[in-house]
Amino acid sequence: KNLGLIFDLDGVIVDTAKFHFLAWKKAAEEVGFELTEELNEKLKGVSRVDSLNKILGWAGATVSPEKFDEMAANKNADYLTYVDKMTSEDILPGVESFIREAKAKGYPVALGSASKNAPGILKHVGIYDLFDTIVDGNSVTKAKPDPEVFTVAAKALNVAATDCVVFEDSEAGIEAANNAGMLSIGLGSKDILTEAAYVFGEFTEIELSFIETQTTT
Ligand code: B16
Ligand code: MG
Repeated sequence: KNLGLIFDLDGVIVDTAKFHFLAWKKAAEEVGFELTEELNEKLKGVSRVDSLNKILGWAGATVSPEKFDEMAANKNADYLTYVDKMTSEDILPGVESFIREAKAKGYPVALGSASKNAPGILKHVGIYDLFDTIVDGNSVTKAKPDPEVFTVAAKALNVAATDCVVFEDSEAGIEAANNAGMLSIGLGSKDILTEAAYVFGEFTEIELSFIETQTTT
């Protein structure tokens, strides 16, 4: 069977979403805006620059290009202080064994993340070598919900889009997977990931055999 598995990073493999939230919350305070968890959903899977643009828009604030770059750099530095403390224990339940089972069956595995920090985070938690290919914020230009990150990953895996399954925790990422013509599996809440083909709370609930029955060839 032909099957390519593509994993988002933040919110799927590791719970860095909470670190992004804390760092963006601090950045937003600088322009007098209180970032709520609800609004933060709109930042998941969205690139650093696009995230800051959204926050400034919500705040009704305009800043100079220099200040913009400074805010983005500070946010990332702040975020990395949390990342530095991560270990293999920060890998979300069930996802590593799921990937290992898929690899043992010969299915190629890719990372499809918007994050420029993706390789560093994977090395930090010790699973960098699990991936056949890594497509991240350094290698694509168009952000989710554009399908680019996933179509580039599928090409690298040499698997047709219709045989690819994407695991995502964000609204933008589910939309990107659907736009790519791939099967979208949401990790999180059914109320938020309404466009996903299936939604699970976490990887411990997902059987590889179920995923295998869902693609076409
Ligand atoms: P960075 P994913 C995304 O990663 C995050 O969900 C999003 O919150 C973040 O702004 C984006 O990466 C960029 O991250 O600042 O590290 O380049 O969910 O696509 O793995
Ligand atoms: Mg994510």
